Amino acid sequence: GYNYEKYHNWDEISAWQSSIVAENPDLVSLTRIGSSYQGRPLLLLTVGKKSQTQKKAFFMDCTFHAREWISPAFCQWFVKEAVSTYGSDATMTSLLDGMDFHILTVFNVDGYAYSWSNDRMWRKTRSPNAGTSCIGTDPNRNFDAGWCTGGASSSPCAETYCGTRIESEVESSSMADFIRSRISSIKAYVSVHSYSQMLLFPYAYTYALPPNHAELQSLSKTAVSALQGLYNTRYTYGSSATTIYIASGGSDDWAYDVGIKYSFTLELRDTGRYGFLLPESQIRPTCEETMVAIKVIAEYVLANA
Ligand code: 0X9
Ligand code: ZN
Ligand code: ZN
Repeated sequence: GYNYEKYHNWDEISAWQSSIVAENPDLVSLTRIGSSYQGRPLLLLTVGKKSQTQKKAFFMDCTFHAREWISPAFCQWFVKEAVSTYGSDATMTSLLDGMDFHILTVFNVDGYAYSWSNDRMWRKTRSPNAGTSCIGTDPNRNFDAGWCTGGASSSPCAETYCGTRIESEVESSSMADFIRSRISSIKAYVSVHSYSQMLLFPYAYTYALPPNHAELQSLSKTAVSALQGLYNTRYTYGSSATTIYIASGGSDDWAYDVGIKYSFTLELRDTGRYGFLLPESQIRPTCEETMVAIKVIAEYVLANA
């Protein structure tokens, strides 16, 4: 079977997505929400029990930033755990009965392929920029949330380049179009990054706090303490601006501002010993503890959104 404790390249992940659908047709479906700049498909797995009535939905993306390899490993782990524990784990069963999980395992598919073939530390997309040989835009500076103000660069050579305009990257506009088209059902948004062991929520583009700040703070506290219960991994949590840094154009802030009141960014292991080069031996513990946090958030959203 598929080895979830190894990192996989895009071709392997792409084949895995088809297999998991073929093996679980009653629980999983595959939608192509667009194509990357270089023409690779942007593939969304939807996991949930089919229902006659309109279900709530939970949107989770992985691999905004190419070098954050633990991120797609987690999206794959989540889908594997969902299909393999539905019907036996009471929490997962009620989650999948009540909600659809839209999982975008590799958002930045061109960057991810490039991080395997050419540059392990690549971050941005792979679209060219006029007037320079510098390639790529930071997709997490490319959304309509204080776009290209603080913590983003208008220089195409910068790692935090915001792009020529809001949603200049086709990966950004494809994801945003999908979310806009399902906005009445999507109640939660989680973007999975690494590293630094943080659970972040809006805002990053301003120090202002959103209306349900206290609720996000208390839900985050519950989620990180449940996560810590497994292997004693310590997470910090709070609004992005006060917990990590000011940054504009993030997808989490955009999702919040279009009405998804439970919007988070997870920064997975570690805190810098290995950083982006997290050893494969840590895939299992990282994914198991992250599952705990996601299930806490999803249960809360299912009950309260
Ligand atoms: O800066 C980012 O995009 C994220 N950190 S990373 O090291 N993975 O690049 C943090 C994102 C937090 N949310 C926003 N900045 N909106
Ligand atoms: Zn990132
Ligand atoms: Zn497990």
